[in-house]
Amino acid sequence: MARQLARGSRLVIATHNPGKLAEIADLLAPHGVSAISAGELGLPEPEETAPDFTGNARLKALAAAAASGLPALADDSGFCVAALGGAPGVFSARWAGPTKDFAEAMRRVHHDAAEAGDARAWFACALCLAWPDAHTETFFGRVDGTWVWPPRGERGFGYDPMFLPAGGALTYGETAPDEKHATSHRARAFKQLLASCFA
Ligand code: ITT
Repeated sequence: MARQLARGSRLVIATHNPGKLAEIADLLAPHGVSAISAGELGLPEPEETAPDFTGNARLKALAAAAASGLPALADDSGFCVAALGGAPGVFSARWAGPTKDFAEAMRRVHHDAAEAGDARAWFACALCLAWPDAHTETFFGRVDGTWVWPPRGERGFGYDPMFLPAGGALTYGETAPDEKHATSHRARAFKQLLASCFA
């Protein structure tokens, strides 16, 4: 059985990405934990050296739990394009460069994938909950769809404006937050986390 997070616990949200932080805080809000961000605690950003989402989520959660002495939740996620062999994938943040220019990262996806005739794309999210004694629990969620060009909508963050979930008419950039929180890759991983670790 997975280790439980006690009700009323303080939990560090081990991300420096404000878009993710807002989504994770919304997802946690009904569940009786008090969330503090890595930014508020001044925690450093560990280098993401693992080859996959789960490995990077683990290293970020373990680093934050060790530095804070509190349980910590990390998210490693990305936008994956079939025609690019799953890229940008774990490099999704890095494709936006040091200025975090996602308009440029989206242009690069379009430029590199446009000729392929295969618009399949997906978002993936690994969540890791780590404790200061280095125990971890990890979860994974994915949502499939297609990439579209040009990007549409101002909502969300990152690659949201170029992702159309399967069966939907609106990109994630056009989707209301409550709707994204019900169905996204992050929401899917989060549901498993809740079912396993929240009493
Ligand atoms: P932390 O490591 O501090 O959490 P980060 O932005 O570096 O922040 P990642 O390494 O996990 O996080 O990079 C994930 C990138 O994938 C993120 O910067 C977004 O561009 C993209 N991404 C992940 N989830 C997304 C979502 O729900 N909508 C749009 N883009 C998303």
